[in-house]
Amino acid sequence: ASFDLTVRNARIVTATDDFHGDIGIRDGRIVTVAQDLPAGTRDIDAGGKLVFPGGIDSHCHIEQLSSMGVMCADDWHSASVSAAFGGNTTIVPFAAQHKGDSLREVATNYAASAAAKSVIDYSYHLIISDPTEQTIERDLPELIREGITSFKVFMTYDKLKLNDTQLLDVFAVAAREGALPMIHAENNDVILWIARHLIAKGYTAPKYHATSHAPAAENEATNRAIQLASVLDVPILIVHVSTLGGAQAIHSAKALGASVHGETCPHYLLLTAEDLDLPGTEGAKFCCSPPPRDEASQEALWKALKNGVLQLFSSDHAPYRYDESGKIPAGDATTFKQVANGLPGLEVRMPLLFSEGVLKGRISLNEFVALTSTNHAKMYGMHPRKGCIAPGADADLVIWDAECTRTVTHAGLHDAVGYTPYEGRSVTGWPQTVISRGRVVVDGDTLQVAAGSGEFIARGLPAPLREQRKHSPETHFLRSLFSLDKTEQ
Ligand code: DUC
Ligand code: ZN
Ligand code: ZN
Ligand code: ZN
Repeated sequence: ASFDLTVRNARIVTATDDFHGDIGIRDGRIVTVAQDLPAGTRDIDAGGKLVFPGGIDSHCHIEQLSSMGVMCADDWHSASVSAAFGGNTTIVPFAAQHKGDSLREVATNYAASAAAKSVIDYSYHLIISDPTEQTIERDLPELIREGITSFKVFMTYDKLKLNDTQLLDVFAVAAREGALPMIHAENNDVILWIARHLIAKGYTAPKYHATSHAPAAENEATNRAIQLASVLDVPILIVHVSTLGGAQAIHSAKALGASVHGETCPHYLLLTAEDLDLPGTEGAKFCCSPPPRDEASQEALWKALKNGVLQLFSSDHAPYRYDESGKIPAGDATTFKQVANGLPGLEVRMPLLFSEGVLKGRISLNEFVALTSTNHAKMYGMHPRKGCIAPGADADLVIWDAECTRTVTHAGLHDAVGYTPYEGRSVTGWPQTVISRGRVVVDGDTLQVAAGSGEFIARGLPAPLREQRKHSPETHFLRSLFSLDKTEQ
C-alpha cells in the first residue's frame, strides 16, 4: 500500500476550508489530500465525522512550581495524556525560571522530563523572572536559536514580576533574536493594595481573590505593556485576557498598526466571579489569575475571538488539587492570598469551545480550527508543519464526533487534579480518534501510545516577527541602538 494510514470519507475542516475527502499518510506525514484514495495499510472510516488539524494548546502549566512554590498536580505524562484525550496533538507549557535559577539549567531539566514522559509532540516556552546578563544576553539568545522562540514575563507576583526597565530589556532581546514575549498583564500594586485592605477588614474568603484582582489592574498593565512594547515597536502577545478593557486596548493598538496579539481561555468565557462565592473554601476551586469576571466580559471576549482581536484560545491549564498540596493550604490564618492560582482545562478546552462556540453560533467551524490549532502554530513558529491538513504537514488529526453529548465529570477526565470547574456541564462534540504523526494516540476510550513517544518540536520564527514593518524615523533610530533592523535602511 502506498499509505501507512488512510482516513476516509471525512468532512475535512481547516482554518480556511471545509470539504469531503480522504487523507493519505506515510511516515508520519500527510502525503495526499484527495477524493477516493487507495487503501492504506490501515484504513479509518471517518464517515459522518469531522476531521480537524490536531489541537495545539500553547498555554498550559505542567511540572511547574507556582510563584508560591506549589507544584502542579500534572506531570508530563498525565498532562499529555489528558491533552490527547481532549483532541490535542501538541502542547506548549512553560520551563519556569525562578530568581537565582540558571535559565539554561531550567530548560535542560524541563526538556529531559518532557522527552521521557510526553505521549504527544511538544515544545515549551520559557518564563523569565531573573533577567540577569547571563540570562538575557547568553542563555536566552542560545535557547531561541535552539527553537524556543517565545517566553512569558509577569507584571505581577512579587517573586516573578519584572519592572518596566526589565520589560524593556527583554523586549529588545526578543526583537533582536526573534522571539515572542507573552505577557501576564496585571498591576501588582493595585492587587496588593486592595488585598491588604480586604484582609484587614476580615474579607478573607476565596471570592475576595476576584475582588482584589480588579479589572483596572489588568487594564492598566495591558495598556502599559502595549506602550512599553511600542518604544521599539516589538511584537507582543497578551495572554489570558479577561476584561473588556484589556480587549479594547489590544483592539485599538492593532487598529493603529501595532503588532499586539491576544489570547483568552475557557474560564473567561464560561465562568464568572460568582462561581468563587461558595460555602467555606469551595470557591478556591475557581481561583485563578486573572479571575473569572462577569457576563458582560464574557460577551466582549466572545466578540473579540470572533473578530480577531484575540487570536488564540488556550486552556491555561494550571492544575492544583483541592487539598493541602494545592488549593487549600493548612493553617488558621489562611486567606485567599494563600490559594494557588489556576484552573485545570486541557482536556475540555476543545469540547467546550465547540459546544458553546460553534453549536451556539458564536464562531464558525473554520474559526474553531484557527482558534484551537492553526493560529497557535503560526503564532509560535510551528506552521506549516503543525496546524494544517496539507501535503507535507505532520499527520496530526482529530476525528471529531459533533453529535456526541457528554456530561463533564472529573471521573471521566485523565488529569491528576481531582476536580473540574465544569463538573456536571453538558457538552456536545468530542474527539473520537486522535492521530499524532500518523500514530493513533487515542481511539475512543483507550490510549494507544507509550510515555516518551512524543517529539520535541524545534520552533521557527513566530509569525508576528516575520512581518517587515515600517518605522517612524524616531523609532527606527532607537531600534538602531539595539541592532533591531539588520537589513532595513
Ligand atoms: N498565570 C497563568 O498563566 N496561569 C495561572 C496563574 C497565573 O498567574
Ligand atoms: Zn499568567
Ligand atoms: Zn498560565
Ligand atoms: Zn526600522
